[in-house]
Amino acid sequence: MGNSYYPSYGEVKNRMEQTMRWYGPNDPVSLSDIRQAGCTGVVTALHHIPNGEVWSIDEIKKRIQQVEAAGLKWSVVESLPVHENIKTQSGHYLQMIENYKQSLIHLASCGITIVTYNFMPVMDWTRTDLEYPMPDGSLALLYEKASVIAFDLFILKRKNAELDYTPNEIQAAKIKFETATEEEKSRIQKNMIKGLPGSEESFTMEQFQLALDAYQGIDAEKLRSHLIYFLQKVIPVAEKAGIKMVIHPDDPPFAILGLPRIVSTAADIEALIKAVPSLSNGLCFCTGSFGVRVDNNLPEMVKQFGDRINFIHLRSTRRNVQGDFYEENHLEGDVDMYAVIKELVLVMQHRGINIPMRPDHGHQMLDDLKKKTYPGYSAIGRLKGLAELRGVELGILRSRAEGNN
Ligand code: DNO
Repeated sequence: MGNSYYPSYGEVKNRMEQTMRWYGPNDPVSLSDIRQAGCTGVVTALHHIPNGEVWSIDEIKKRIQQVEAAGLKWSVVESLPVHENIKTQSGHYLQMIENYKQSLIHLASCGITIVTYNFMPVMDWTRTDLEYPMPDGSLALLYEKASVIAFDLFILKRKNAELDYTPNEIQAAKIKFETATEEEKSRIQKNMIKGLPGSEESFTMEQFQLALDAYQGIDAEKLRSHLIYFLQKVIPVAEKAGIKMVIHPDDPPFAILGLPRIVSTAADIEALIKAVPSLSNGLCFCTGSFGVRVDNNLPEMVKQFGDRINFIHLRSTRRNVQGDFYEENHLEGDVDMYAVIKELVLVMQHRGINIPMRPDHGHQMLDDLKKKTYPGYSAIGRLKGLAELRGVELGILRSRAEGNN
């Protein structure tokens, strides 16, 4: 193909739309920073509206204006939160489902058509250490199983918790707890109950216990039936309004603290699609969440669910045999990012669309080490991830255009 013209990355069709998450006007990373990183869109939510209430057209429009004034587009909602009452089917959950539908109608009337949510009980994404040092001096996020078990057994003291663990795991947790300083113990506790950025809930220990109690008698099958009920009510409204709902997988993708989790594997996704086949019932393909499990084959999952992936989170983790994992550089670790992006390119070419993608998390590094940042959401680490990811994508696109597969 030698001299023939190949468009620059920005002009290429059917590629990932570059976005970053923006937490709103208080986010230390500004819209201008996001634009300079090469993004055309942002992913944001109306975090100030209490969970369960309707997002009014006025509030949605205000946010659109802020984003557009910076030369960007509000590409994806992350998240329109699902209230705990809907997950447990208690309290005013029917009214909350009505409110949810109303928010979707409002968003669609403002031209926003991709809406992320999750169905994780009580806790959204969970890590035990937010400043895990990498050999190069940058800081990463870590999930350490022994810390979670130590919290469960010795801080929370959950009834019958020991039945969920092996003797070796209990022993490791005991050592962890006995050797931890008071400061470390309270850091673990805080990380477990306070909620990381974007989490919809934050608890005191008493509230946390009550939130867990609400799941007594709710096993995985029951929780799945609650999710399917929610989808049966909401997806027809989304479909009519032209909205793609995208469920975010469980992070980490397994049960913790005895709470069931039901969006962790390909089989979990299949069950949701089987129950509610509409294409508005879609998936946020988060490689950092699915990738923690050895039994999730990510490129295969992209192939399998290609027609439902309407939002992409790209991130890699590295796991060990103890069941811990930390967040790696975007192109290293257990996720075969090249293979995943290659499959995503095929999906986008096949569907003739650009799917919004955000580099999910990044290391705290360089100048950001001196700043107060949202864990996982500092500017420079995400900028680095985004730059690497779009380079991989351009390489794949160009190579294909030149006749290689
Ligand atoms: C963490 C995020 C999650 C995600 C929600 C979606 O970094 O990926 O908080 O936004 O689970 O509802």
